[in-house]
Amino acid sequence: MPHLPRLVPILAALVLAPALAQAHAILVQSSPAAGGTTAPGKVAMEFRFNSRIDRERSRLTLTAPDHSQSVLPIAPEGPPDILDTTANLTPGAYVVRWQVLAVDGHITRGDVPFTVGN
Ligand SMILES: [Cu+2]
Repeated sequence: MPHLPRLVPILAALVLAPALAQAHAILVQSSPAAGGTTAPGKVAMEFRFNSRIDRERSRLTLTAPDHSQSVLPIAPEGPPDILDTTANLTPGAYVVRWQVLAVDGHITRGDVPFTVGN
């Protein structure tokens, strides 16, 4: 590995940056993706944010094709910037509303609409 001494400060900056960030949590990736389609059955869902979040004070609410709403159980363990859940889904149009508390104390929310295909 060439120029290792020069890499060290860069790596240190990358490691320290999240601790210094004072950003609200923004959804950066999800599965299913917003506007995406997934297969029916037991669907594993994952929501990744740009910062650490307080999963105990965060919430995922599923709106089903019949417009009924349910709170999805968030997996208690996992990376600090990811919410994981699963649900048994039949074909139709769904929306997951995420509401998360970031480490800076601010709550943000948003919607991820997706379709379960046949
Ligand atoms: Cu904030």
